[in-house]
Amino acid sequence: MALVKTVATTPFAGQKPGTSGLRKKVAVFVQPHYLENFVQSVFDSIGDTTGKTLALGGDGRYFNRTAIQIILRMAAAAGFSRVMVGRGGILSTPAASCVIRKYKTFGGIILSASHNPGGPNEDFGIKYNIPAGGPAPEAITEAIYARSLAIDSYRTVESEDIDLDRLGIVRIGEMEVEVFDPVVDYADLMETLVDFDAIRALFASGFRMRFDAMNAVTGPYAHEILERRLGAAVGTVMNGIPLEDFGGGHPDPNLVHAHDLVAALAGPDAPDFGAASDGDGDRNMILGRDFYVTPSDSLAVLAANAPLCPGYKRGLAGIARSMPTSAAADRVAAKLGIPCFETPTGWKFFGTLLDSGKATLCGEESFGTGSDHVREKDGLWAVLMWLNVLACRRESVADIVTAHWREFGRNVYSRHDYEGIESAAAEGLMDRLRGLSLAGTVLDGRTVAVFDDFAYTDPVDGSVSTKQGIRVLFSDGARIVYRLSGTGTQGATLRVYIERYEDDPTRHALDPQVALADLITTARTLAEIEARTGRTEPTVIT
Ligand code: VG1
Ligand code: CO
Repeated sequence: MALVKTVATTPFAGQKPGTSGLRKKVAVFVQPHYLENFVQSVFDSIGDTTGKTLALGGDGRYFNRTAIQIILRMAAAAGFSRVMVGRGGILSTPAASCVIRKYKTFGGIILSASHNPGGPNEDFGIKYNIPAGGPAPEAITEAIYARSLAIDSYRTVESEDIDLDRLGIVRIGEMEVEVFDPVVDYADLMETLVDFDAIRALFASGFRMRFDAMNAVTGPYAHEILERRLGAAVGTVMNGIPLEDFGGGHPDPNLVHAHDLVAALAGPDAPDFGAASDGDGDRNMILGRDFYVTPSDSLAVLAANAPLCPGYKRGLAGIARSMPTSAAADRVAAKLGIPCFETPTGWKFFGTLLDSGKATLCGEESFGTGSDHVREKDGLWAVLMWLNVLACRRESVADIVTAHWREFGRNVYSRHDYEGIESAAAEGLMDRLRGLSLAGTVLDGRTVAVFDDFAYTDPVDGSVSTKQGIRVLFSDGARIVYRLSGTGTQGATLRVYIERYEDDPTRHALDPQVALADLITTARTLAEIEARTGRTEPTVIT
């Protein structure tokens, strides 16, 4: 029996989980006791941990391995009887959710700062997922935060580091640590949802794709599933080896950061299909040859075509999307006669809808799509769903999306991010907006029908979340939404979401920046963006 040590500590300010866990610079996490305080606060907030099993893994970024060893010792001291760790300490976020559900663990700890850069000078992150497999709901994250403000000691054991690269079972005191291959369970789950035979036949017919793993966690999963199980050409997966600093890039699958993939998909000789995923494998970007699918449209297209995929052939119970996500999915839901739920930003808000069977597919405009197969968004799953649809329809990505717009109309959409602005300026901008009273006024020719700060009452458990984004809803269906990011680690990021419905097919091909130009001007003027932040243009447009 390893000796349990109690270590005296004092609270750190600011251990408050954001949109998806606690994210800070590595320099913050490596301070003595910082990680330990947070982990102990988690263990103290989730009930009796004695004799339970924990899933543990991360996106492989710098400090991942060290953090895993620290958490293993603390789990032993907390009385867990078993911890399941992905080989090398690596688990994609959706694979962690899969493992928690499949082996019915007492939740899991996921180490990730997702799409944020990694390395000694960059970001690290940690979150707890509940036994259902999803991110802890706000009631738990608030309890963790409250505990972190009162903590005066944590418990650990004396023991050597374990070898994270050797599969099998070792012990820390009485606790078993099982190092397992994280790819197999996940790939097996995918085989139950999408038609691997149909996709194999698609690749055999000469269909070509590129998958950009962005030097992040999905490389090994993509190699196994796309190249080995589905027969895609060797070399389909690019940047497929996980690196601690993601090769120095932002592992964020959008047109700016996945530029190599975007370049590879341009021109007449380009592959038929392109996709990328983020640092922890829960995001996806979908591209056709010379064609970009916005995440909001991707959700709508997958919802409309889901019955082509074996796991969804009985249809969908409902669709859920985060509030800033475009209403394209709502139109599909209306046509199918199923409900569409509008939740605050962050996957944790989909959990109750998925658990209760009210929603089958979920999505966010931030390159997140998923279903009730796990309780996280799932990048490779979305790619496989698209491949299944392409295999059945044998049309190009561009043709599928433009046909979708002809049928449903197009929700022309764009998100403008102003990254790294001064926190005080960002708060001031939001506070001023909140103080306005705009309902009934006319802005640049459009009448404001609703002006509010989005609040959400969970239809399953009744919990209420307020201040989830300022909405300007116009009477013609157009809208502007303002939010501050809850995942950044430096200054503040202002996100402005702009949307307008277009039912005229002759205007569907217009560049969204052109089609939305007047609303974009309204959005900038209304929020006094230039005067308050000094920025004339956003940092990233998606
Ligand atoms: C962003 C996105 C949000 C997403 C979150 C986590 O949050 O906007 O939709 O759920 O990242 O994604 P924010 O608060 O910065 O806007 V990731 O792939 O962590 O895991
Ligand atoms: Co992510």
